[in-house]
Amino acid sequence: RLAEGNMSGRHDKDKGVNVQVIVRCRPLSEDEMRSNTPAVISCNEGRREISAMQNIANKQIDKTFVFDKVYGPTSKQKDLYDSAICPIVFEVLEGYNCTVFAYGQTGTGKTYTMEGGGRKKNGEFPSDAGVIPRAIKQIFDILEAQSAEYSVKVTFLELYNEEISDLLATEECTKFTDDKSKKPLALMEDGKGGVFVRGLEEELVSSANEIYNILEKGSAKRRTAETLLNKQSSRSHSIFSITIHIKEYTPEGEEMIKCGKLNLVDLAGSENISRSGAREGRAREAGEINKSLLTLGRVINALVEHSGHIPYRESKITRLLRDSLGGKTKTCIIATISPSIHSMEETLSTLDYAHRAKNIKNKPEINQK
Ligand code: ADP
Ligand code: ZZD
Repeated sequence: RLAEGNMSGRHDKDKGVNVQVIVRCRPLSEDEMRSNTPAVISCNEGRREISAMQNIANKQIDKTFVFDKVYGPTSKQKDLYDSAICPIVFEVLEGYNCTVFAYGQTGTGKTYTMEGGGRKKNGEFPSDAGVIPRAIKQIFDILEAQSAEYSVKVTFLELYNEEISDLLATEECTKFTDDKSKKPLALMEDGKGGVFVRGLEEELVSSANEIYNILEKGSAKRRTAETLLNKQSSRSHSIFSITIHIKEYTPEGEEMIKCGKLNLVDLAGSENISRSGAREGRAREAGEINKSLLTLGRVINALVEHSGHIPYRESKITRLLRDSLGGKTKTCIIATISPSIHSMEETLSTLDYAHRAKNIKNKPEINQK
């Protein structure tokens, strides 16, 4: 029988490993091209540098940042996946928990990077498929090539206004509530320092082919909820998680269960931190929407500054992803930016945030029994 949950770990590296931070700059859009919008970001992928070109009082002042990886405007989904995410999926299959966050201003490519676009073409993923469908495909390709017994489970949730909704739950589960598109789920302490979402649907997936229908269900549900509840998608966070159990045998013939979990997180637009707080009338709602993003920033600051108190408990996103920030999970942040001169201020703030996050250290441990 495959065991549930995390198992007691053992240390790999006592010093800790830094959160990996990568930056991706999208190309200018067709509209931006038509209106001759100047691009003010230059990317040097080889040197892992991003420069923002600023012209202050006729003086050319560039700000340059170095990251773990840099993807310029011509980078393709496959390039980013093969070089940045593929190694992470291997670690998940070795028994690590890993998290990939997409952070950035609305319209810079968070969802494009994490999910991608396009419909399924004759059984194949489109070339602009993002991290989520590619990770699922890679996981099944590897598992199916091995002879070990395994199980793969996925969850897909959305966090809006500090309320969790299940993007996979079927009508069965929601038909007794007034609101068919959304049922708030409770975050519960597991008594071991972790949290879980009570009532969250876990789908057992037996092949990569099944996944497409699941993703379709999830995105349809998200669209319905957006329309019905007048949600602004830029204000929601979504977390797609894949949990893998693999049964293996030690050379002595002893049974061993390896368990790895991959969290793929599409955060709310980072501009929501600075601006929506001022919105009148719905101030409370704005405050609630900001809470997770604001707290995420505070948790990162506290970790980087080694403050005694890390305010994990002050928002849902930081409670859910606590282990990814200073815990035992391996974490990668993809910061997305626009090349446009009109986004300069927001871009500098994203680059600054991302650069600070490089200093967070985690202590990854393999889950193994
Ligand atoms: P966000 O999720 O950050 O709000 P989106 O993923 O919706 O942003 O991207 C905004 C638009 O830019 C979409 O039309 C998307 O297809 C396009 N886009 C984003 N990143 C890229 C990229 N790297 N290459 C090509 N198009 C992109
Ligand atoms: N970004 C699209 C979904 C959207 O916002 O609706 S793209 C990928 C990950 C998670 C959910 C959906 C998808 C997506 C998709 C599109 C249409 C129907 C189902 C799923 C997708 C894109 C490429 C390959 C596989 C899935």
